[in-house]
Amino acid sequence: MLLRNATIATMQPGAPYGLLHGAVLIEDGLIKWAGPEADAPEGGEDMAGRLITPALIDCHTHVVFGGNRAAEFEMRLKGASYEEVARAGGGIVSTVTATRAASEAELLAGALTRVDALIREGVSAIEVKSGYGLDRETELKMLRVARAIEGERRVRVRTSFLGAHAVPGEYQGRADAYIDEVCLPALEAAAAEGLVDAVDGFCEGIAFDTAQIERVFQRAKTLGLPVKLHAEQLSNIGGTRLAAQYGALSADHVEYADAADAKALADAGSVAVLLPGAFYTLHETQAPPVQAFRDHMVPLALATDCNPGSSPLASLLLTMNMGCTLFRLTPEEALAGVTCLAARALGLKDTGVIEAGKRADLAVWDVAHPAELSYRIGFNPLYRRIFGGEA
Ligand code: DI6
Ligand code: FE
Repeated sequence: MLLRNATIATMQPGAPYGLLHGAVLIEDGLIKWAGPEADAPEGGEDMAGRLITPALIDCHTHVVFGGNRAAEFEMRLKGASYEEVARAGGGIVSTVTATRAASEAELLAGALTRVDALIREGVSAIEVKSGYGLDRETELKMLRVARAIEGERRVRVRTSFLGAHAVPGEYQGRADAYIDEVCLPALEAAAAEGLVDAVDGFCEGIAFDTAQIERVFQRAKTLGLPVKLHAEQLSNIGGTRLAAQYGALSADHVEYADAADAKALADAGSVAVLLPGAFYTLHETQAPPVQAFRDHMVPLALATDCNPGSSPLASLLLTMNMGCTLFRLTPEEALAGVTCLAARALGLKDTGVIEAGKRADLAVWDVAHPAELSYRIGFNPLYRRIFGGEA
């Protein structure tokens, strides 16, 4: 396959967006060559100046879950507090109840509606977390469903075990016992089944402290699995530095991170994953320290955090717009955040840039310039998605 007469955002270092005008040659599912029109072989398909980018990557999602939280959304808008919602059976507990009750087929069907929305916007790879089971059986069920997505759709899935997401009702006030009796054994079992690509946690006052998360990270290390963390979302309790200490792939949310956290991430080579959908939904006012991340050259990724509570968002294009408008990212940072740097946050070395030898995961857009992808709201200019060299 040869695509010619295109504007190509290679996302390689050098020119902004690694921009060039020319052609991409695809062979055996890989990018064989990308370069200026004059050097291109004969033939091929005229792209009429359309934009080609790496296919998009959503590096933080919770797309597998049961039920939804629309009733809680209504309650909160009528003035109910988070505690009142929880007492009425809402909040994360309601998602855990619905997820435990759902069959694998039901969970898969629900997840596919969200995955399809992402694919329609040119997404080729997604990360999917467990964390709404909070018992061994349901955590494994969620991860099996996440793996099953790859059998149903042409998309790559990377799984994260998020057993340390919340303390379930039956362990209320006994978080340490939950880690010992449920989370760590479930992680062992899931890893033994080959269901885990990375290990995640929620390090927060309302979830788990750094000592508890560290026990999970130690087990991950024993199992040879990389770690990542929901860190500094609502307060600063040291999760980002803990993640850096364990060489995390990424620290995610990080609204309350500071300059020392930024330095720790930079030294560890970890990515900061920004999640503007949760910031927006929770009416958060503390924006992540983007300038400190830039000063320390921390790679910045952007993701939907698609989940039923804090970020019911299944659009990576809207996420890019929110990253720019809410967090003042540049459109170039936003595109890097959903391509090359999202790949890095997932430890995927074979995708996310347009370069000879990488997988031919590409998106062709009906726009002239890459900034247009972040600029519009509620507008999907995808012309064609190419996954592993196939349209
Ligand atoms: N941070 C979040 O914003 C979500 N999980 C997390 O660790 C919230 C998940 C939910 O409310 O269902
Ligand atoms: Fe999340």
